[in-house]
Amino acid sequence: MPANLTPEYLAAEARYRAAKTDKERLAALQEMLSTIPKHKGTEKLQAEIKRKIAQLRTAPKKRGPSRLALDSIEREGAGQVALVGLPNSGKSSLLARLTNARPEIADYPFSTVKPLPGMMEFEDIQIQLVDLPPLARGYTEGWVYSHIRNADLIMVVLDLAVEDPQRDLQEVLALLEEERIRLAREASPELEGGMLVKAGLLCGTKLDLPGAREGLARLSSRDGGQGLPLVAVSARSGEGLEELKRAIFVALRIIRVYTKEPGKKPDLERPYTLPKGSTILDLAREIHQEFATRLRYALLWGSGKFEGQRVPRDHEIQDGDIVELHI
Ligand SMILES: Nc1nc2c(ncn2[C@@H]2O[C@H](COP(=O)(O)OP(=O)(O)OP(=O)(O)O)[C@@H](O)[C@H]2O)c(=O)[nH]1
Ligand SMILES: [Mg+2]
Repeated sequence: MPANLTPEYLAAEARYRAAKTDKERLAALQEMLSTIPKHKGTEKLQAEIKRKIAQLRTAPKKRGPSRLALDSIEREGAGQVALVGLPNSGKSSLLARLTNARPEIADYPFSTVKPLPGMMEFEDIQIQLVDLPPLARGYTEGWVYSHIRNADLIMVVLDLAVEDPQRDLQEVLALLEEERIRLAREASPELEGGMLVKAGLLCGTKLDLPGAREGLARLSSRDGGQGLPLVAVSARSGEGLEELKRAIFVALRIIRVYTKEPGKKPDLERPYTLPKGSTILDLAREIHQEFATRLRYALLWGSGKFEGQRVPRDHEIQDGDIVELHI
C-alpha cells in the first residue's frame, strides 16, 4: 500500500528518529502529523503518530531515583554503557564527571543502590552511561546483572590506588563469569560455551592518588585483562577523561554518518549512528523503510577519497562519511 509520503513528511520523520530529547521528539511528531497526506492509506500511521504524541505529553518530565531498580533503563543516544566494579571503586564519581547526572558519592562502600543513567557527550553524539550498585559476592542482586546483560558495553571501573588492582579485576571477571557473562574486545552475537560475550573496557581510576601509577603498571603488565582496552583516569583531576570518552566510542563500534539532501549543505549537526560495517542500504532503512525500498543509488563524500562519487547500495559506510540518498 503506497502511502505517497512527501519529502516534508520524510524529513520530519528523520528528525524524529534523530531527536535526543522528548521536546525535539514532540516537535517532530507534530510536524509529521501536519505534513502527512491525509487519506485512507495513512490512517494507521496517523493514529500511530497521535498515540506517540499523547504518550510524550503524559510522560513524566524527569526520571528520578524513585524509578524501580528492576525496570530496564530506556536506551537513549548512540549506545548504552554499564559502569561495573567493586564497592567504592569510583563508578558514581565517573558518572558525575562525564554526564549531567548527580549520583550519590560517598567514601563508604555500597553507596549506590539503584541504577542511574546519564548522557555523556562525545564530539557530536550522546552516549548513555548507567551507574550501577557494586559487584560483591553475596550482596549483589540478580537485577544488577540484568542491566549488565542489556548494555552495549561493560566498563569495568578499577581503583588504581588499591594494593592490587589486578586482583580486583580478576574478582570482577569471576563474579561476571558466575553469571555466565564474559567480556571481550568485541561482543559475540552467539553464546560461547554457554557464556554471553559482551564488549568490555577497563577504566582504572583515582590516578591522582599516591600509588596509582604503580597500580596501573601492575594492571597493564600481566595480560589478566584478556586483551581488553585499558584507560587510566582521575575523576578528581580530570586527567584521561577525554581519552576515556574516545575509548568508549571506539569500543561501542559505532560509526557516524551525515546525510545531505541534493543541492543542499549536509546536516553536520546531527549524525545518524550505525553499527560498524553498516552499508548505504542500512542507512536508508534507518531513515525510512520507504527510502530503503526505493533507493536507487547514493553519492558519498568522505573516507579520504570520495568526493561525491556514486556508490552502490551495499557500499560500507565509514565514520564521518556524508551520504546523499537518491530514490
Ligand atoms: N582521589 C580520588 N578519589 C576518588 C576518585 N574517584 C572517586 N573517588 C572517591 O572514592 C570514593 C568512592 O567513590 P564513588 O564514586 O562513590 O564509588 P562507587 O564505585 O560509586 O561506590 P559504590 O556505589 O559504593 O559501589 C569517594 O570517596 C570518592 O570521592 C578519584 O578519581 N580520585
Ligand atoms: Mg556508586
